[in-house]
Amino acid sequence: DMMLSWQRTAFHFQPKNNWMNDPNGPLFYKGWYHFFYQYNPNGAVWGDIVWGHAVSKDLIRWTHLPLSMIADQWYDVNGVWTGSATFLVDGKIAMLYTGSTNESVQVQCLAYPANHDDPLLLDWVKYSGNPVLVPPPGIGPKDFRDPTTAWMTSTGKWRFSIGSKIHRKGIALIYDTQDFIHYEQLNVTLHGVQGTGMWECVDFYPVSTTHSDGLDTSANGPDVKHVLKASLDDDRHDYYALGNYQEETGEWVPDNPEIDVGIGIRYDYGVFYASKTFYDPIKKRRVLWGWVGEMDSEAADVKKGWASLQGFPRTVAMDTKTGINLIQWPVEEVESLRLRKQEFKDVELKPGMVAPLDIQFGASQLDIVAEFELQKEVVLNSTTFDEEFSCSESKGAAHRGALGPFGILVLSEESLIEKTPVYFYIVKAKNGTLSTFFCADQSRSSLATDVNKLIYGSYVPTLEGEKYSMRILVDHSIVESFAQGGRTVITSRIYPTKAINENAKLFLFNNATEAGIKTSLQVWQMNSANVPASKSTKGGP
Ligand code: DQQ
Repeated sequence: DMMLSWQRTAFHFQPKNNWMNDPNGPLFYKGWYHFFYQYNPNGAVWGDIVWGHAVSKDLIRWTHLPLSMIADQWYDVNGVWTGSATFLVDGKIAMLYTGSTNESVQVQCLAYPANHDDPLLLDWVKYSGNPVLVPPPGIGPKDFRDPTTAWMTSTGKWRFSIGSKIHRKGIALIYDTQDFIHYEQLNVTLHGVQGTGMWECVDFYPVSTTHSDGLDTSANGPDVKHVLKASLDDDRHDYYALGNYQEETGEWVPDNPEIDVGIGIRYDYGVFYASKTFYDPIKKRRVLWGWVGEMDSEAADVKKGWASLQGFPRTVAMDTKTGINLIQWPVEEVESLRLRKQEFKDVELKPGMVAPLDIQFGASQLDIVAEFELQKEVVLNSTTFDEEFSCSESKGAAHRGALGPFGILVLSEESLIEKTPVYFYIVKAKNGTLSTFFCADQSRSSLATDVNKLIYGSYVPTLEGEKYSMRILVDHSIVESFAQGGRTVITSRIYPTKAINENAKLFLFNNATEAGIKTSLQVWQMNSANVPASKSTKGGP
C-alpha cells in the first residue's frame, strides 16, 4: 500500500517484507557482520518463526541472504526461536537456539556452519543429536528459552545461561559444557528476582570499569563488572543491572539490590525488546541490537505487508563517570550517512516559546546533536518546587514547570497539528537539589487513531557542571533519543500522517514557566542505506 510506504526507514535494519522480531546470534566473521533475526516468511504477524539472515561490512548497508534455519525438525517444527553464537577456541562457531517442538515444548538445539570457509555462512547444519537440552525438573515446558553466548571459565569449560521462571520469580538458569553436546546444570542460578515473571532473552557480559572499549564475553578480572539483562515477558521491556560475577559458584550479585534486574534500570524507556549484544573484535566494542516493534494496529501491519524494525546498533560500555549505569551510543558508522549539515548557535528561547528551525531539507532523516543551558540565576532563585515527577504520568510536553520542559519537536507538521517533543524536565526539590528527566511525548505524534500515544521517559543522571545534551536519530517512523551522552535512551515508534518526508519540520521549544534556555545544535540530513520495499508480500526476506 503506497499510502504507508513512507513508514519504511532509510537506515534501520528491516527485511523487505513480513514480520520480524528478536535479533539472533549477531557476530563478526571473516570481514562480515552477520545479523540473524526471528522472521515469519508467511505474513506480517508473529508466527511460523524461522531465522532470517543478512550481512554487512558496516552495520548499516545490509545484503539480505536466504533464510539460515527453517522449522524442519520435530524439535523446532513449531518455531526456530531465539539463540546466540559462541566462538570456539579454534575460531569455529557454535549456535545454540531454542526449538519449539511438535508438542510446543521448549528445548535447546545446536547448529553450526556447514562450511567455515564461507564468509557468508550461508548453510547451517543442525546437530544430529538435537535437542541437546530439555526443560529440567521443576521448570515448565514453556519456560525454558533463549540461550546466551557462552563464556569460558578459568577451568576451561564453557558456561551459558537460559531464561526461565519459577512461579513469579524470573531466573537465569546456568549450564556448563565442554563440547556443546553434553551439559551439566549448576545447582545455583546465575540470578533471579521475585515478582518479575518469565525472563526472555537473557544477556550476560563483562564491561570494563576503567575504559569504554568492549570486552570479549569470556573476559574477567579486577577491573571488570558484569551486566545481566533480562527481557520481561510481562511488561515487554529490557532491564539491566551492573554487578559482580562469582565464577566459583556461578552466581552474579547486583551492585545495588534496589536496582536489580527487572525492577531498576532499562536500556530504553520507549519501544525496545529482546535485545542482544555481541563483541566486535575489529573495533573492540560491544554492540547492542534490539527489536523495535510496531505500535500501530495489526490491521495496519497486514495492510503495509511488514512489521518491526531493529534499533540502530549501539555501542554499550560502563559509564565510568557515574559508575552506576551504562552508556549507549549509535555505532560510529552512522556518521558515514551524514549529508548536509546545518548549525544553529546560542538560540535563546524565553519561557513559553516555540521556534521553527529553518531546515533546508525534509526533516524525516536526521542526526541531531543539541545542547541546552538554563538561565542560571532563575534555576538558583526559583522557589517553585516539584517533588515528584514522572514522564509517563505527566501531561507530556504540555506539563509546565518552572524549569521545563524544553527540547526539540521532531517530525512536526508546519502548523504543529502533529509533533513529537523530545525534551528535558528539571525538577527542583525543596532542599535545592535538581534532578533531570528525559521524555518523549507521542500524544500528538499522529492524527491516526489506531497508534500508541504514550509519553515515555525516565530520570537521567546529570553531573555538576554538565550541560543538558541530546542526540536524536530521526528515520521516518522511528526516533531514537539519547540523553547526556547515552545514559538514558528512548526509542519512539511513531506514525505521523502529515509530518512525512518533505513535510516534516523541526522546532525548538521551551515550555518552562520561569527559566529561559540557550540552545546550540547541529542537524545533519541523513542518506538512505536501504533499498525500497517490495510491493509483494511473497518471497523471501
Ligand atoms: N521471541 C522468541 C522467543 C523469545 C521471544 C520467539 C522474545 O525465543 O523468548 O519468537 O521476544
